[in-house]
Amino acid sequence: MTGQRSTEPAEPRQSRIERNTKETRIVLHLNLDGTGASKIDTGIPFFNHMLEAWSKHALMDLTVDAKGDLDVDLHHTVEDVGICLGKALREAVGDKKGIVRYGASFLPMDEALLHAAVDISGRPYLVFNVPLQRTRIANFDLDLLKDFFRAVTVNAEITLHLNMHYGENLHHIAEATFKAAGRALAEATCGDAPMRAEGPKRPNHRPESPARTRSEQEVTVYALGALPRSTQLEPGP
Ligand SMILES: [Mn+2]
Repeated sequence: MTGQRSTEPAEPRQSRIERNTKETRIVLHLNLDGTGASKIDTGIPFFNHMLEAWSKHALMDLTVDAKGDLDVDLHHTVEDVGICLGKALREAVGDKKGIVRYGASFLPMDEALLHAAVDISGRPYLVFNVPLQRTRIANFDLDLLKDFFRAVTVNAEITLHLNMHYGENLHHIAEATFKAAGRALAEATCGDAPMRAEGPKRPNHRPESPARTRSEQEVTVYALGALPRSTQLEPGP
């Protein structure tokens, strides 16, 4: 199957989250079917840089306007942006019909290698094996990254596994974590039918609308590829 599909829904999957508390005031907009464009202002330059990397590699448009109590510390702002991003993902994904659901990405960045695996499962679970305890970049305490990804995971209701295989440079490790998570989510939120017909690949396919049934998809897959010779029964004597 090649070329433009005519069955894409007219409306992209989008959400807008506004959250105001004593500590933070946040407005976040997410478009799952975007191009990776972002406009991020959290008041924390390093965190802006990470969210821009996530958006670009998730092929999702993201705008964040967060005003937090940075004079206390960065914790409330980072965690609350995570809550809003998780809620936005949950809302934009909707009923999960017609999406791949699973996604994974190995992401190298110079000497660092990170892996992200995601299931849009409805069951929040974070595995975070990225050893960044008690380390800082500029004024950003890297402990906060685990809090951020926990907030995303719980509020998006997804299973997310983030594993560092190796790495030394803290900036590379942190950035590769965001990029890997973004790419895994891009794959997991793709439309299921084109992925099954064409094999895993990057384009940000939207789900079919209306979603085809599983049996119809399987018919298509079989129709596209003949069974290998070895699985065909020879006529008996
Ligand atoms: Mn960087």
